[in-house]
Amino acid sequence: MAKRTKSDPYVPTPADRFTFGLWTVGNPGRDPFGGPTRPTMTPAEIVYTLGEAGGVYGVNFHDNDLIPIDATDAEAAQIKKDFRKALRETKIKVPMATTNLFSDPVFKDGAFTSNDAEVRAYAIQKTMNAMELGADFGAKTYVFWGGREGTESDATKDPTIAVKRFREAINFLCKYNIDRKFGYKFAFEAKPNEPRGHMYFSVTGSYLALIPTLDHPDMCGVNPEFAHESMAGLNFVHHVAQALEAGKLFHIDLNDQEFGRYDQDFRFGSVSYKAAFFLCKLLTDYKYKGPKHFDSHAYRQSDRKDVIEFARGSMRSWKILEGKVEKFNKDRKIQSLLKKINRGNAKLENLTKKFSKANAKALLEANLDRVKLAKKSLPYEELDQLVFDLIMGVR
Ligand code: GLT
Ligand code: MN
Ligand code: MN
Repeated sequence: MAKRTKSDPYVPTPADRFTFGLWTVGNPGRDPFGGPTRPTMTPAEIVYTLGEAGGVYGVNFHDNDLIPIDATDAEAAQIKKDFRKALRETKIKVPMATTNLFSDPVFKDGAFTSNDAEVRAYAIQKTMNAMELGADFGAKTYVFWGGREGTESDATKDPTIAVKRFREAINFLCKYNIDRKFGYKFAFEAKPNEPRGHMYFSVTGSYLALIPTLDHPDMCGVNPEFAHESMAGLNFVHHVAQALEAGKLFHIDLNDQEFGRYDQDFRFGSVSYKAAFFLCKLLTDYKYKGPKHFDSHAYRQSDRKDVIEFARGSMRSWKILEGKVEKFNKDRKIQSLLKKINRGNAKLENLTKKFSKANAKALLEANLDRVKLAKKSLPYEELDQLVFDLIMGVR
């Protein structure tokens, strides 16, 4: 990678609010077919690694990324002490925390939606403790990713009851959040499959539909992940847009993914340049100010040095795309085409804005010639090619 100089406009700063997870940069290259390819780092070592990458705002964790599930009290205290020191020295914050409700065998059939009431209670109890741990480090966003909430066969669980169980758990935890004055915002993260054959709340829209049915809808929003809608072959940008429009985009997981493949969690911007550009455009145009979390893993071939390049590259790609967005918004040709395409009509728009008997009557009487309308030109090929030229740097 090119030398990082001050004049380089793509060097990130904490104001960009880029975050990583202990589980992402700390990933030792394990996959379902093989063991680690690089040494495991302690939480403190991961923080120093991020410090070395430079410009990182925060590091997020699951309870057990920080404190192993079987750690003794003395071990936990030491880990926390080292971690806190590393955070202080690198000025890296902990903006988000979450619970590991998927790795331990106890969650083999789900956590909040498990068929076993004792497992469900344990999942809520584990989350309460993890919320305490996150709050201890100043986290303000609490993510819920239902890693094991789902089925392989619908013979095993009633999906309607699963929704009710999930809602009950969240309602309980919202009240706990208020009671303990943690001040968390909850952000739900959808995924279509992996590790379960079929996961409940498979797309961001599933959570957008659940939220209004909760006891504390204002406390709850979503954490969409680029790879997750993409795995299902869907347009991620559209899901994020719907969350934004609803005022529910509390957090976002950035990475990349080929359609129709396994859960790849590639570096942001490494696969789908165009979708990455339009995502960046959406968040920039609508002034999203929340954290931008890179939920991705360096290639299995990478060593520690290359993991740092992976972290830098993730941030750099976003910054480069931000520059392209600025260009797009200032490009005269593109803007004039957009103007041509977006044809307003104040009189008609007033009529259809709100129903009234008078408006309905006027609309029914309006002279709208479908044949003439269909003939209006839409130079979308021209516009789309300008986008390609712009992204590729020849414009
Ligand atoms: C896991 C998953 C991610 C979630 C994390 C939060 S854990 O890595 O693949 O998408 O965001 O629980
Ligand atoms: Mn993922
Ligand atoms: Mn994620």
